[in-house]
Amino acid sequence: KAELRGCLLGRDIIYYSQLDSTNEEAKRRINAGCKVEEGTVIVAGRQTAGRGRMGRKWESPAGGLWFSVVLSPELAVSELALLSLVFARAVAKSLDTFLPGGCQIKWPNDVYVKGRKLAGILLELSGEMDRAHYLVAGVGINVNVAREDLAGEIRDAATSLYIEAGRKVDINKVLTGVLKSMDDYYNLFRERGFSPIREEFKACCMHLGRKVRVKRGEGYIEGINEDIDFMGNMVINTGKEIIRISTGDVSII
Ligand code: BT5
Repeated sequence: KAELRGCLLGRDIIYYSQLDSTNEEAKRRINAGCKVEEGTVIVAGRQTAGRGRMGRKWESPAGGLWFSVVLSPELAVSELALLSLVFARAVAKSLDTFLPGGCQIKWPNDVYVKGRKLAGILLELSGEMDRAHYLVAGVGINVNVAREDLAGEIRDAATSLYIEAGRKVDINKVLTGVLKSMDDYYNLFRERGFSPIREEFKACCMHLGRKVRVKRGEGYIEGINEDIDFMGNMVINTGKEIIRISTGDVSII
């Protein structure tokens, strides 16, 4: 905890051995009208209904780090979208310290190691828009998760710090390290905007300069991912046109 002295994130850390979803618990507290201090963190030992983006399931066995941070940023909606990239960079930077070869980011906010997913981030808004609204930033990291603890469908597509580093890692160290990094980048973003973070994001973005396919509705777009722009959009050159996308699932082809 000493490491988090002076940080907004992690002022209060509430631990549960099991929850449906830490994002859900954060939203329940907010919607019940409880005064939730900005920076409060909700952690669960395991989740029974962990979720990803677009209603997808997030596997959350014991041994992983599953938490949500409650924030109330005074930012425009366009800037809120950028926070997802800001936190991806923050999480990746911190996880780099546990990995011999470092990690990469898959736009907008997944952390990968050698082509396998190590961590994911889910940002959700909560509260009524005309009243103070909250942002719940959910982070899921496979820390001490063995390959056999990962569900069949993701066993080959996912990895963990334990698998990559070849030894168990102190989960509290991971939590404090990631929170400290998220706090640093949150402050940097509010003080200096996205530009300095964008450069770092691009430097560890796994598909920049590569040929990608992005699902869009029923179809998909294919082209070279030429840039991540100042708004956090992914810029794709299809050969015929330049397309900027603000959301979607990317695969390298
Ligand atoms: C994400 O979604 O990557 C966001 C994950 C956020 C999880 C945290 S845990 C704490 C907080 N509370 C919650 O309920 N959620 C947040 P998305 O980009 O949609 O990726 C989902 C996909 O990742 C799934 O469809 C699977 O293919 C894959 N997946 C599921 N569980 C995984 C795991 N543990 N490790 C790696 N990949 C996984």
